[in-house]
Amino acid sequence: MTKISWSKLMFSAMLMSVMTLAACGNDDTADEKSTDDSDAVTEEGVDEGTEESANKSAETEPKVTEFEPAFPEQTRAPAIETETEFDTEVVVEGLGVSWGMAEFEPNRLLVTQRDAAELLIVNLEDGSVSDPIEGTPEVNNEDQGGLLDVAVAPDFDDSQLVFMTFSQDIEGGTVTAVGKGVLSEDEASLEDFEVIFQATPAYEGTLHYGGRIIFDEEGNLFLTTGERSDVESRDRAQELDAYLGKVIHITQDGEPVESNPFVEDEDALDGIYSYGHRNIQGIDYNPETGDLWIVEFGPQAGDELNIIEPGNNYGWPIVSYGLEYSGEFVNEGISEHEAQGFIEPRYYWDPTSAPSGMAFYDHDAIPEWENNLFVGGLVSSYIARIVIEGDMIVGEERLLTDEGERFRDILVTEDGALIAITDGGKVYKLSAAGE
Ligand SMILES: [Ca+2]
Repeated sequence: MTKISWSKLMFSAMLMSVMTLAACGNDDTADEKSTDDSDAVTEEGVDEGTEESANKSAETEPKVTEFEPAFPEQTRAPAIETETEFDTEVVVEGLGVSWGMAEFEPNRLLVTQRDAAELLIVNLEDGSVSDPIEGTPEVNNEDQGGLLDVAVAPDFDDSQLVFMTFSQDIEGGTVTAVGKGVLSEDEASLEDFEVIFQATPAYEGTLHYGGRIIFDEEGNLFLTTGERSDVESRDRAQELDAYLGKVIHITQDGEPVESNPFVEDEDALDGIYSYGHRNIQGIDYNPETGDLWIVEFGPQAGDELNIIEPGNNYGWPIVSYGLEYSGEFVNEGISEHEAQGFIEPRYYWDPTSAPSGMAFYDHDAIPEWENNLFVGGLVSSYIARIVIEGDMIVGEERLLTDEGERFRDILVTEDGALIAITDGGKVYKLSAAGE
């Protein structure tokens, strides 16, 4: 064998091994993925903190804080993957920032347009969109303001009552307001619209309105608010003489519910149900426990999933698992809630998810999803599927990550379809394959 042919052979051998290595790399990736499918992550795996175990978390980006969770299941849950085949369909596109929705008849949704302050009817079966419904309120639509959430009264079939939240200009600044009106028979207008509640005090700002509403079993409303974002307003989340940074519990006439926790406290506002919140953008009942769950924005990281109990204090802005946008600590930089006398979040995101509207999947159309929680992500541009056992988060999956959409609200239809609306003006429908 000549020298030349030797080197040729060596080159071929090297090329072969490089190719083999590349192929192995691909296989490793595939293996990692299949490992990710497994629900079973040993405690050892979580505690190790190696790169390998980090890959088993749904969150693949590094943490932005050095805070440690109060319990292992509180953040970065193991990655899971839906095994059931489901269809993803864009039913409508070309809308504006679509903030809230309600299914008022099977497969027919009321959908709010935040910036244009419009209320539309979207038909999920044919993708048609109505003209804007007349009679919606005047809003302040700067920044995060506008027409926000919509809900229909539990007796809507008889009353045609529609409830909406919006940011309103009043003396002294803006507030989160709740109003109601009657949908006309021809569905063209809201009649006798009136404001029933304003989350005072007004504040000169256009951020952190909260704004989600949901009915309880008695037909009363829970309203979520925000603390209006600024350092000078955020302490109001801790103060019981302000409706900022609260869960509020009111009747359909906007009066405090009599059983509210601070009704007997003369220094506290009677409508307050819970406090110490930053900016609550999602609310729903856990169908397994009947508990009320919310998601709220953290600053940089520290977005929280909380179970709401009357009278509880959730700690903002005294404690947080997040940092200021500048990277500095929030107040003293304390993350532990319970040790400071506050309620620990059941789960938090680090880095930021910016969790928006959410819904529990209280249906069996996709049995694998039954009682899972779905949360729309804004900054994160995914829908988080959260698997819960008792009050513990045991798995997280990220859906529609390739769509590049900011998912603003989630709803489960009576048929068991999962609907998501986006800032990019799309309506997504996820349903069991072939249906
Ligand atoms: Ca908190």
